Amino acid sequence: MLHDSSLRIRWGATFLCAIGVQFASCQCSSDDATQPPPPPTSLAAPSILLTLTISQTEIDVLWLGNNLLLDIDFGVGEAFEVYRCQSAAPGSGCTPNVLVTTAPSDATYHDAGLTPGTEYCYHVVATWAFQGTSLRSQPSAVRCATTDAAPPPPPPPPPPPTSATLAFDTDRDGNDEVYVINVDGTGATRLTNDPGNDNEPTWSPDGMQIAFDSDRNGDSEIYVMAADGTNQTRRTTNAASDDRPDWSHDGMRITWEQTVDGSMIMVMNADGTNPVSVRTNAFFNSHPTWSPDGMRIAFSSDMQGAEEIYVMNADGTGAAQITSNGMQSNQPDWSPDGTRIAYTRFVGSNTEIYVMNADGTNQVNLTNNSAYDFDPVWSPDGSMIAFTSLRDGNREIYVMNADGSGQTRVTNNPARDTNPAWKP
Ligand SMILES: [Ca+2]
Ligand SMILES: [Ca+2]
Ligand SMILES: [Ca+2]
Ligand SMILES: [Ca+2]
Repeated sequence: MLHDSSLRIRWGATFLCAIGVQFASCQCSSDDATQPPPPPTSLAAPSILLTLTISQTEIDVLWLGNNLLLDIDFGVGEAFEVYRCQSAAPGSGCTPNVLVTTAPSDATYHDAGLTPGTEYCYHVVATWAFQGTSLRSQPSAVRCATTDAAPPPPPPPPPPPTSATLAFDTDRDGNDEVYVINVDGTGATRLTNDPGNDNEPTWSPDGMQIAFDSDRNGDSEIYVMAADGTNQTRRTTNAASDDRPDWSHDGMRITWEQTVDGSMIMVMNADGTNPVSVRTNAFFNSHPTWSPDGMRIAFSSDMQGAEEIYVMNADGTGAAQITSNGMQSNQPDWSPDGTRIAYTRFVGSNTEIYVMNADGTNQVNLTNNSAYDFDPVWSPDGSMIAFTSLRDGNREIYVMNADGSGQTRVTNNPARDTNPAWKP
């Protein structure tokens, strides 16, 4: 409130003299020409100036007291009570009946924690109390404001397309076999049937063939079969363990991991000719995945201690480390548009699916639970990611939207279901 300080000091000193307080600079006397004013008998209602919508949950209320002379004459001004009500609907108004704050002076009351899209109305009552005199004003005029509406909830994620097909491996028949299944969980069909372990399928880009690894002949080798499981043909012949094939997007080549002491990254023609080691050292180089243009291969390696993701040219030159998480980061899978890489990362006590830009920036966590989540693979259109999770007590295949929403179980079987691969 505005003050006339000279008046206030004068009246204040006079009043204190009147109740017996002596001042060094003045003498109180009964014949002092200046007398205190009589206490007021009524109080003017304050003016409510503005109710202002601040956000979905906040309204500011501004008011002004109308009793300036109280402050001037008595050194104490009025206080204020702010009342609120909630309208049934915006524009319908209401009578404020809930005291939401008391304030010692003209002020702005910041009302928070409100419901979005709701009208609230306010009035303010002035009060004054001094030396046994208590007064209340009539309420101010009522002012209303409506909080901003909440944004509409995001639409629910679309259900996975029922026509999409995943290959995966499972030991539901006693040893690992390659199966296909529709993403809605129907149509599980076994493609391999042998006593060895048949694992880690990858599709040819035309969807006509599946490459996989199998130890049916002793050590693990790369095989190729037709998409219906017929014509199973061995593509590697060596004493090392040959695993985790990934078919190039032009259909011409297959990269895989070959383990003797360390693990090498290998590339061969899809017919098995011309196998070449493109990454050879004593470390564990694993999970090669083609960039869509076939120019580069991402893989994981423990050459710096913990497994991290690396990208190199398809001939093995120019390897660059793109993650530095300090804990196991592996199983990269390159998105169909080439811009992103999904991978598995150890976090705390289990693993989660992450995606990042192909240069390692902008890492985003997609799964977040206490179970192991791993084996991420992009759908052909890049809109979804299939993966394996232990969240239901055993390994099951799941799919989710590429932003992590809509996580949906595909398999439902007490066996170990892993290594999904999306049919092109
Ligand atoms: Ca088998
Ligand atoms: Ca072999
Ligand atoms: Ca997890
Ligand atoms: Ca299972």
